[in-house]
This record gives sequence, structure tokens and C-alpha cells, in this order.
Amino acid sequence: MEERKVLYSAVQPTNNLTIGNYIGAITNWVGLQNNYDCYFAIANMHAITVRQVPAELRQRTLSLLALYIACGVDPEKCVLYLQSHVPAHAELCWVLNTFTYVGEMERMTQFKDKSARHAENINMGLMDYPVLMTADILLYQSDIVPVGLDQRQHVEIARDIAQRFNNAYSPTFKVPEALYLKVGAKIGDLLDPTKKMSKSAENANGSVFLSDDRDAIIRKFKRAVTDSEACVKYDPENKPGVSNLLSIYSAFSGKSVAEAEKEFAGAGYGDFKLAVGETVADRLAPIQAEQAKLLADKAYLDGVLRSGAERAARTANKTLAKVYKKIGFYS
Ligand code: ATP
Ligand code: LTN
Repeated sequence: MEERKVLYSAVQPTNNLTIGNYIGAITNWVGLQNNYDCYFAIANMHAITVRQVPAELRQRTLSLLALYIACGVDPEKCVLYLQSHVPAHAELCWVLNTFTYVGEMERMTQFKDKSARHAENINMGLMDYPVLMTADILLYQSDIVPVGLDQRQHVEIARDIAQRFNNAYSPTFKVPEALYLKVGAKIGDLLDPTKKMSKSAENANGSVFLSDDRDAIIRKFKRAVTDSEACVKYDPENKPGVSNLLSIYSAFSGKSVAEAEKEFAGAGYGDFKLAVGETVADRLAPIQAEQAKLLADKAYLDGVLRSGAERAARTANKTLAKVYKKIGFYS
């Protein structure tokens, strides 16, 4: 039998997830889990590169796990685990640090952005973030890494580091490829659509959270920025607000952008925005109910994490042992 390709992705348990995370990450995972050997992590080690409130971090970890499962990520089909439960991540990160240049890390867009946003805490972890992410990916000999466009540089650096190590020794790591999905690859902020919708945005009205109730969702869409043309047409360059809403509508309704344009031809922006809000709210309601049900069963969630960590560690430790041998660590 042909070996299945390995797919790896992760989300940080910081803040509440937005519909950007949902479209850019989680829904894609559900579609991919039948065709690949999937590893999906909760990246809590990445999360602490920005200061967290411990009780919240703990609570968000379980809440994110329940959300993955509520969205359809199946722990029987995938390895679903918590990054800090597998020590090999930190261990490989250390080795890879010696194959990474300070200059490269200083040039990373996300590092520059986050340094600006957290000027009081530009810690080494923030700068090292891409190397930890590289360790995540390489430990599992991943072929494919589905991410949003904002993570492009990070997957590129993972490829560079893998090749650098392979060239210095002998083939050790699979060189991974990023997988971007076209529409919905980047969901914009509702109030500033040229900016990515982010869970840590300053103005929470620009982001729709998966935990928002129906009223909040509809209110946020009603306030979304559009333009003065009164024409529902996909044109990201000249009509970023309307195009963003069309992408969101398309992702949540399953209709293509062209179909959506037709559906709203002649409609006013008010009706259009209401329809988008209602579609999103309708889709999120059953997920929210299922998440709450799962969160009430902590023993089940703990079991998922325990089994996930065991399965992840088995693969990760194999790669780490190879690396230690090649670099000359006495065993
Ligand atoms: P933060 O604001 O805390 O940096 P974030 O909202 O960017 O967080 P991440 O944890 O960095 O979220 O991202 C998790 C996953 O969701 C990644 O694969 C990322 O590319 C994807 N993602 C995040 N925001 C969007 C978005 N607006 N559109 C599409 N995908 C997104
Ligand atoms: N940095 C990513 C989350 C993440 C990740 C990974 C994604 C951590 N490790 C490995 C893909 C592969 C983010 O914030 N989106």
C-alpha cells in the first residue's frame, strides 16, 4: 500500500478563535483528515511568547481542544495533542537554533509586528518562534503544512533549516510544503479589511469570534466597513470590504463567490451584511453547542490528550534520536 503523506498544523490557544482561524485553519483540517496522516497540535509553547494569564491559558487549551472536535476534527483519525506534552519539540528546537541565524529571525515579519505590539516584552522566545515551529513540523517528517498566508515566511524558514541540516549531514528531514487555500486564505478585519482578522486585534468589533452569540455576530457584520458604490462585487483591490464579506459568505455558505455575487446583485449593503451575519451565526450555533457538551466531559478530553501525546511522542522521538546521532550526541 502506498504510504500516506504526513500533514501537520497547529493553532495557539491564545485569545478566542475568530472565523479567520476557522476558515483559514480548522475547516480545512476536517477535509484533509481522511487523506493524510494528520498531526494537529495546540501550540501552547508558542503561546507563551506573549504573556498569558495562567488560568486562562489552561482553560483555553481545553476549550480549543473541544472546539477542534466540535468542528469535526476526529481524534480517532488524527493525532490531536498538546505541544508541551511532547518534550521533543523543545529539544529539537534547541538543536535547530544552532542552524539558524539571528539576522534571519530579526527579518521575520511576524517578529517585527509582534515586537512593535509588545514593545515591553521582546523576549527571546518571540524571536525564536519560527524555529520552534520548524521543530514542530520537522519532527513528524511532515509533507504538507496547511496554514494561512500569514504563516508563509515561517514555512519557508522551516524548509531552509531542513535543507541546511540535510546538507550539513545527510538527508534527515523531509522538506515540507505549505498548503494555502484560495478563497478564505486570508480573512480581513471587518473594520479594516486590508488587515488580517486576528484574535488579538485591538478593536474586538473587527473580529468575529467563534464564541460570539448570534446578536454579537449580526451586530458586527452590520457595522462592517464597505464602500460608497452600493454594488456587491468581488474586487479586493478597489472594494476590500465587500470582497472580504463575499469571501466570508462563500466560505460559510459553501457557494462560490460568483454565485454569491449573483445572489446579491441589486441588493443593498444593509441586506447583504445581514445575510452574511445570519449565515455565519447559523453555521456556528451547532458547533458552539457541541463544544459546550464536550467541555462538560473533562475525562474524555484528558483521554484524547493522553493518547495524542503518546502517539505524537512515538514519531517525534524517532526523528530526535536520528538528529542526536548525526550531530554527535553520545547515546
Ligand atoms: P494572533 O492574533 O494571536 O497572532 P491569529 O488570529 O493570527 O493569532 P494564529 O494562532 O496565529 O491566529 O493562527 C492560527 C491559524 O489560523 C493559522 O493557520 C493562521 O494562518 C490561520 N489564520 C489566522 N487568522 C486568519 C485569517 N484572518 N484568515 C485566514 N486564516 C487565518
Ligand atoms: N504559528 C502558527 C501556529 C503553529 C503552527 C505550527 C502552524 C505553531 N506550530 C506548525 C503550522 C505548523 C500560527 O500562529 N498560525
